[in-house]
Amino acid sequence: MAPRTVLGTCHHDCPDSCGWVATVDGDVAVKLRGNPEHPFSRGELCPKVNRFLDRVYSPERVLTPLVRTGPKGSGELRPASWDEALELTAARVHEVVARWGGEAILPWSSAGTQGLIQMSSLDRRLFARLGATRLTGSLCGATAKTGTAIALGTPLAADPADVRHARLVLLWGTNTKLTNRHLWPFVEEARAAGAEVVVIDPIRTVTADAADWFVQPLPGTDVALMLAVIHVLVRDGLVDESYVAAHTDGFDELARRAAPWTPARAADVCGIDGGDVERLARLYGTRRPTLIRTLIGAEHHEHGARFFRTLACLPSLVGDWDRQGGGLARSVGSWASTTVDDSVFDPPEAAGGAGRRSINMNHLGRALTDPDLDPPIGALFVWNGNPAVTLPNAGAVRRGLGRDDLFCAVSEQFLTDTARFADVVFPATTQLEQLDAVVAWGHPYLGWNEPAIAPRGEAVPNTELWRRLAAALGFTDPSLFEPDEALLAAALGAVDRDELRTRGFVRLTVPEHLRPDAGGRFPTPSGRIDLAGDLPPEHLPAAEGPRGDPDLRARFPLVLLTPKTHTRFLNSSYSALPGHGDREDGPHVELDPADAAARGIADGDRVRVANDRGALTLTARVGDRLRPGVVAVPFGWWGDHHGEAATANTLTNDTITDRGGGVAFADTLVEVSPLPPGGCR
Ligand SMILES: Nc1nc2c(c(=O)[nH]1)N[C@H]1C(S)=C(S)[C@@H](COP(=O)(O)OP(=O)(O)OC[C@H]3O[C@@H](n4cnc5c(=O)[nH]c(N)nc54)[C@H](O)[C@@H]3O)O[C@H]1N2
Ligand SMILES: Nc1nc2c(c(=O)[nH]1)N[C@H]1C(S)=C(S)[C@@H](COP(=O)(O)OP(=O)(O)OC[C@H]3O[C@@H](n4cnc5c(=O)[nH]c(N)nc54)[C@H](O)[C@@H]3O)O[C@H]1N2
Ligand code: SF4
Ligand SMILES: [Mo]
Repeated sequence: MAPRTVLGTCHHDCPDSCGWVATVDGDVAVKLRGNPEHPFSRGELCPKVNRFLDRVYSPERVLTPLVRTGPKGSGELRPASWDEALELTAARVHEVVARWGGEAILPWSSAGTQGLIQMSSLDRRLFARLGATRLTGSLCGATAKTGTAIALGTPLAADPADVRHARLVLLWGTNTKLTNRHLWPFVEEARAAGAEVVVIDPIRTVTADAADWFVQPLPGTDVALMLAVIHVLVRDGLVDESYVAAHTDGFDELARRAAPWTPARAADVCGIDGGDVERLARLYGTRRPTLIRTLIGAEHHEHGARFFRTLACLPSLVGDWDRQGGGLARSVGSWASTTVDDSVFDPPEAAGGAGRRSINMNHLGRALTDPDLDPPIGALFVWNGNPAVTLPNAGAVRRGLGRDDLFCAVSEQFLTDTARFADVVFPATTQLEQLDAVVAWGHPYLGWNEPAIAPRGEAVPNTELWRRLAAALGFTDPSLFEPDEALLAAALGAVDRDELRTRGFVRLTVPEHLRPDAGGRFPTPSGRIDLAGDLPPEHLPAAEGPRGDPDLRARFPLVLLTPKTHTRFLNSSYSALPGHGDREDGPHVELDPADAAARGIADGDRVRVANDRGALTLTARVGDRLRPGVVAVPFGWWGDHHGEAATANTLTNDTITDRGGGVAFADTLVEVSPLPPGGCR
């Protein structure tokens, strides 16, 4: 039989949600390429997913259930049958429920797959049926969403691809060329038409290197910069007064707040040149349309929502929401609600949570180790995530996972750091082996994913795991056993599923020009943008920031950033896979030459990076991408391949953000000290 092609969509937690074409020979996938018809990814994948078949066919895949034989965290597990693994799990769950009640069960999941049904569907019904603790908060996106909505009344904003119509592009706290690579050609299109591209980031990233102008403020100081931009707009008569009068509330209050923020004062707080603040403000005040593009990095601060809340005011002062190519573009995930209804997966009794306890997902470590938590967490289920590596204050997560009295089940494709702590590991299929539809957060297209090959080994999609577990627990409610096709049909409502299947994608039912208002009316109570009410634009230093708590700064004078850095990793995925982690510069800490010299550290030295949460032993890289006072450790390395010392999150701050239940990874203070040559401590 001749090889056939199957259309799919990348499931990764990445804004691009690329369309793909798998070539299958017999029952083996032999080639995976970008779908050239896809309007956003336009035939290209990325250095991670170009080698996705290595992941699918990796000898390290977990292909049968595993049951723990060694100590917690040792990764010593033996293959087991599905029956044994399910019976063991059901017995432990019944025990926990009998002793402490359903709330002693905690489900923890992230966006390892963004597929509509494999990310979250039947699990909602199953864990509600068990009366389990609800997981709230967010590792990614909710702070940005909530902050934006305070100003605009909605998280909906501009289409990132409209950047091609912009005359000025501000990439503000996003590393487009690395994290959102398929948007870059649209940026280049704008540039070819004369647009200027400015990057505002505390790190001179690969995107900053490609920009026309790079502004490098200290982390967490952007609101001061925004207030100074507003100050200049007001001072120089660059505010669009008729737009402001018609569409905003609170302008006088905002102007009053911005009045003290002269460019000189902001320059001092941000650690940049006063002339640069003037220049940025004049550019913004005079180039129409300007598209401000931001994503997630800037939300990972104590005052993260305030960043987005204030940023959303800027286009409102210059009337840019009316112009295609103007405004603010962030995640477009919220536009999916026009077309897709994932509330069909909710159990009726869970509407509003039905009184069940909730725990913020970022506080997994705290919850597992809190001696006063009543009831304690007796059983933990983890899927679609690797919290031992990706959560802040990861040492606490590991201590919690190491509890002997905790029952932990993990559904995984690989034996991650988290899975190594599990009592039972269930083998999970990859996107090539499962059916789904994919909602994107970087473009307004819904993707289809037809399974290209049969599940490898005994792996199953998450939905099938929940069905099997429901049966093992003795439940019979039909809603717990709904098949995948039916789940998708319910959530996709009016979507033409034939077209979706045949083309691999459809555009959401959204207008050509995405904007937060409808005919000038914003979905706030007054119908106007709220410039200064709730969470008013105000620069507040983080306790663990460059001008934070003086005692803490005396002990830990350097701000640590831990952004995505690797072209071959997706968060912590791939870091342990041949052809990926081994082709990146290994775990290291980057320092500015001044900070290195002050500590007697040279490039290549082994150093200790430490704070009260933990310590890492890393190789120093002395370079010119950072500014004095700021250091960076790339995020994503697994501990099992590089020692626990490789996990950047051992050091990071787990303070919850001002709004949205996110977390302040990027407000972390550390000290870096040299180690004697050959020394390990
Ligand atoms: N190759 C690759 N691509 C990815 C990922 C990956 O791991 N690898 N991860 C995916 C995921 S889950 C996400 S959420 C997106 C994230 O996409 P982005 O938000 O673009 O990426 P981040 O690295 O989280 O942060 C972007 C930038 O914010 C900067 N930043 C931090 N604090 C501040 C601040 O106070 N002010 C300003 N102005 N900037 C600040 C960081 O220095 C960083 O360069 O990327 C996705 N794409
Ligand atoms: N220091 C620091 N920490 C961060 C960040 C940062 O910038 N700096 N970024 C944060 C952000 S924005 C995010 S989104 C999080 C990401 O954190 P996580 O969501 O934990 O991301 P990954 O480490 O990629 O883990 C995803 C896991 O899901 C598994 N998986 C994939 N598909 C499936 C499936 O279909 N079924 C099952 N059962 N499993 C599957 C993969 O094998 C992988 O191990 O990390 C956060 N942590
Ligand atoms: S990880 Fe992102 S860029 Fe790479 S193929 Fe998937 S969606 Fe596209
Ligand atoms: Mo993310």
